[in-house]
Amino acid sequence: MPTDRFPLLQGDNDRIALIDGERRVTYGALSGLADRLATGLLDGMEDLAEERIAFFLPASPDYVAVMHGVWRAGGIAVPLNVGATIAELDHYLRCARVTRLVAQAKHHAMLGALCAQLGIRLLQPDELMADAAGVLPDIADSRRAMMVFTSGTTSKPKGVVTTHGNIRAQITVLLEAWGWSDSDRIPLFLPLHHVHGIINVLSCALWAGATVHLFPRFDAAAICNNVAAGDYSVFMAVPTIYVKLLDHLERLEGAEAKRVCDGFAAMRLNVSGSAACPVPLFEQWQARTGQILLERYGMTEIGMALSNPYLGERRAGHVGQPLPGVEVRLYGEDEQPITEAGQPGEIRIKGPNVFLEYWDNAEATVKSFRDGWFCTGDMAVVEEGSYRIMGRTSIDIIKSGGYKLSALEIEAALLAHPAVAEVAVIGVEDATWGEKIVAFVVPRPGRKADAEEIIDWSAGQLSIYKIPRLIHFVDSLPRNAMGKVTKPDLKALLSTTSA
Ligand code: MLC
Ligand code: AMP
Repeated sequence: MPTDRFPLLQGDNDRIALIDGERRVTYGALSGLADRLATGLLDGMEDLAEERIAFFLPASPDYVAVMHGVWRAGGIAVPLNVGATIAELDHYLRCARVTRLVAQAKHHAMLGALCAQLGIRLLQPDELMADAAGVLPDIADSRRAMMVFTSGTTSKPKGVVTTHGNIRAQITVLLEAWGWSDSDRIPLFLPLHHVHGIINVLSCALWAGATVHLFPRFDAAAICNNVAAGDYSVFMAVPTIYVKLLDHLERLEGAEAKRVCDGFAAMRLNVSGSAACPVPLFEQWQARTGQILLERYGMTEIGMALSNPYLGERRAGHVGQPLPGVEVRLYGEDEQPITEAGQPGEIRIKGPNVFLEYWDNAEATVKSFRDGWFCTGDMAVVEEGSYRIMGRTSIDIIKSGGYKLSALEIEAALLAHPAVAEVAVIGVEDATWGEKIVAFVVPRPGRKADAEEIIDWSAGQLSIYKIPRLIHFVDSLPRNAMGKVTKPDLKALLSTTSA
């Protein structure tokens, strides 16, 4: 029997919800922490009325208690990237108009000056924990619940706002489609500022009453040890992680590698998503572990939309069919729905899973919908009843390690370097990362430009996964008659120079 009036945490009181190192947290304890945190956040108020509460917390019981505490108190939860630079955090906190930021004591020194400058109260989870749970508000499904920052075709990341109803729809569709139950055990090593980690792993597991094993980051050796011990029933990751796991298996001694492969083979489900899973990777994973990866397609704005079947044929290189309740259509360049099989078009989505708005950006929200359909910017084709993703409509969007990146954001950061006069950034195919970031730089006259120095410098501006891996110095950038950089020419240039 569920013990909680909040369906988001549905395990029996004494079941283990979270494993964090040596610590085990039951559903009863977790729900109690969330209630006390909500009470502390309210501090006598009836309802947070969609106040934006940001949190800069690693995967931990504190993260979950704060997230659920904010939801229960009627706030908007703004989970932040714990690897973000101060410049990135400045944008997130300003854009969301955050009023309180929750972080562990060890991060207060790093965050203090920024919070003081922005007039934000910096707090620790413990400080917010009331001694006992108080009365909490009733929250309608239509209320805003979460804001996740996502990169797009604009320079700065936008805040994607989902309601309680959106989150409920995104979770429940997966519980049914992928057969979640309270006997599931899943490792969580994905970042907790994106929907793959937040919705597909953490929230689905907690709604199902399952157990989540928290890792501070992806660590192939530690995760494989537990896999070999038979600790997990479900595994979810981005393609880069499956590549890294195969590399790790290659380095293990035979008997140990077999134990890990047997551990994967014994699971009921291995899922890949957030970026295209190349067919050779799908085949290598099956050959090594016996697991047929279930590939699915999703996006911050919509949760998951397309999925190969849990029961039934999972086709390599394909993302399957629309999930129940999610309407999917392909649209041609003439803005008409594609009716003929085999014709490519842009994926557009309708359904209760689709987000409410980009925060404080009505213009971008309006632009991203046509006739009520959300335009994903991804191209696909239907082949024998299964969708295949063909790429994106914008060359300025890069997927690297499962992260969606904006070339424009990286260019804007690099332009601040004193030796950079002009810059263009592209994603280049890469076997491990999906795409690798490459920057073409026109140096400022009279300034000494050094690739390594620019890369090191950008680490102070951008999260590790947004840093260019390669810098090419050029005399000028190829441009069309309108003066716009022709990025396909840069890709071509790279393939001729590296051939
Ligand atoms: C890091 N490195 C990179 C890189 N990121 N190199 C090239 N390209 C990148 N993108 C380098 C670092 O500089 C470092 O180099 C080394 O790799 C290790 O860095 P790390 O940060 O420790 O890497 P690692 O932990 O192994 O990270 C890899 C990863 C991570 C795959 C675990 O990228 C990750 O968690 N990705 C998941 C992102 C995600 O959840 N996306 C979902 C978005 S939601 P050196 O030289 O110092 O060793 C979404 C919707 C949906 O997409 O459908 O799900
Ligand atoms: P994000 O904005 O980080 O949520 O990333 C969403 C994007 O990831 C989508 O718009 C797609 O471009 C990409 N994506 C997600 N899943 C897949 C997949 N299975 N195959 C190809 N691309 C994917």
